[in-house]
Amino acid sequence: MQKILNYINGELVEPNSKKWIDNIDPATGDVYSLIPDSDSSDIDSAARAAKDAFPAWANTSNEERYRVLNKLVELIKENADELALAESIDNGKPLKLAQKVDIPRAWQNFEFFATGIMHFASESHNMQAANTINYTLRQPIGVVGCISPWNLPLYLFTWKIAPAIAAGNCVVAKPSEVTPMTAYLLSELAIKAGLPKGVLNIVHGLGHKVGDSITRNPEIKAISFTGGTKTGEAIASIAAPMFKKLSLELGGKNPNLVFADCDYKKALSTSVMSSFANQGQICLCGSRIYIEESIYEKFKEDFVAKVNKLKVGNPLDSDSNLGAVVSKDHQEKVLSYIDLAVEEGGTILTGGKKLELDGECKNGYFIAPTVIEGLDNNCRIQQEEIFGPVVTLTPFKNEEHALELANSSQYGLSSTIWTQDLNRANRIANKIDAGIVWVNCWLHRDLRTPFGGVKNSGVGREGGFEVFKFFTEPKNVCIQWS
Ligand code: TXE
Repeated sequence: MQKILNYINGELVEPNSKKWIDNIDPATGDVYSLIPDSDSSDIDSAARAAKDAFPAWANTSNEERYRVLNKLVELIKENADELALAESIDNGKPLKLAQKVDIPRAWQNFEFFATGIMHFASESHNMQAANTINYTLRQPIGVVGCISPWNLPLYLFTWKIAPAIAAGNCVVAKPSEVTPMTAYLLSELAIKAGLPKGVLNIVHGLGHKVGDSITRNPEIKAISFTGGTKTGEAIASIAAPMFKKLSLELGGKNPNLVFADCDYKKALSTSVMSSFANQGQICLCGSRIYIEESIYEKFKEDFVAKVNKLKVGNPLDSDSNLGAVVSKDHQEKVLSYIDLAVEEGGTILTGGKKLELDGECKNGYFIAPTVIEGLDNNCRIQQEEIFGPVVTLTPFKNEEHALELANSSQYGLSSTIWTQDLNRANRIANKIDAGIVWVNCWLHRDLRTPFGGVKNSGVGREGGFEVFKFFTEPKNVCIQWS
């Protein structure tokens, strides 16, 4: 049975506890590898290694950091097939999705931030009359913590560690214990790339033990976290009194507004994707679909017809549109929400149940893509993040009504607007509670743009120079000359 190892101080090592956690393939329900059951002592070793490595790494030139990180780009590309297969088996997502999205985005993250650090500069402010010049230094923080979730494992793991390292920090990172495999494979590539020991440390294990230890460790001065809002709250409650910098990318319950004047064909097909990609396990999925009442019945009929054509199957089969959800616990959580939807008065238009496949996937965790209508906008199904293949359809009367429905949420991560009226698109984009607004598209990502949400979707922004500002400390130096 393969044992995943921690990566501490440049070495692949077992957890101090010598204890292991079963790693399950969600498409088969089988245990297929073992995960280190690490604890605070492993985090202490990782934080010490990072602290020891920091002075030298902080003093490397941006060009040197570019070169080392770019080697990782090449190694991820060379090993893309192995990484995609590992991601699909670990997460349950279709292999073709891992090949097309997850792994390319992993090397793009390294490429983007390796080149970005060559252009990241800081400002100066000239006090002409006083013969004084101010310049701003942007210095790396030191040892930083990166904690990532299970939905886009390597994609979101590298989205954090690449800018942190490029900016000159040393990292103690924790991938989700639900999907640790590709982070482990990345540590092997980091060794091959010649990343100096201690610059990146990856410690596997349970969130309330290893993640919590990262948050509490006094050597770790900033935490970049992506995951559930509740967990974000727990991290903030510990880190805030320690005055650690915090970047929290949390849950979402994103509205998808479909106006009658939309490009109907594109709105329909993209809405199927934004509803069920990655089994609906993307924080950017548009799980609340609001449709202008004049086209509601037609859209509902066409949407359900398209959803019924989606194939839920073995993630390794090229014709599977949806694979397994990530774990048995998560399958039960999503199914419980579907039961609740019926209790709250919803009508299930399609799906609404777990699927039992035959063959090797007979014990896998599959759920039929589910579409529900007839729910009050304030009910739990419309308010809580389900994070599975479940969407709701709700009609709206007009623009004001659409905005009111969209904004009646504790979340504010992303939103999608389908209309050909650019005045309306800009009016709504201006007023909607969201950090990201897509108009006539979904999930188009320019890595230079600020990424993150408002309200309970988190604090801070990732992406572009925003994340370099997070992973550096600005220092103003003011010099007067005679
Ligand atoms: O997140 P968790 P999970 C949402 C979605 C999902 C929910 C839970 O609603 O159902 O979060 O998903 C570590 N201190 N999103 O289980 O539990 C944990 O080990 C420190 C939205 O992935 O928050 C893992 O590495 N760390 C999100 C990471 O935190 C802790 C994407 C995330 O785990 C910890 C994924 C603790 N006390 C889920 N407890 C998005 N916005 O993209 C756990 N962890």
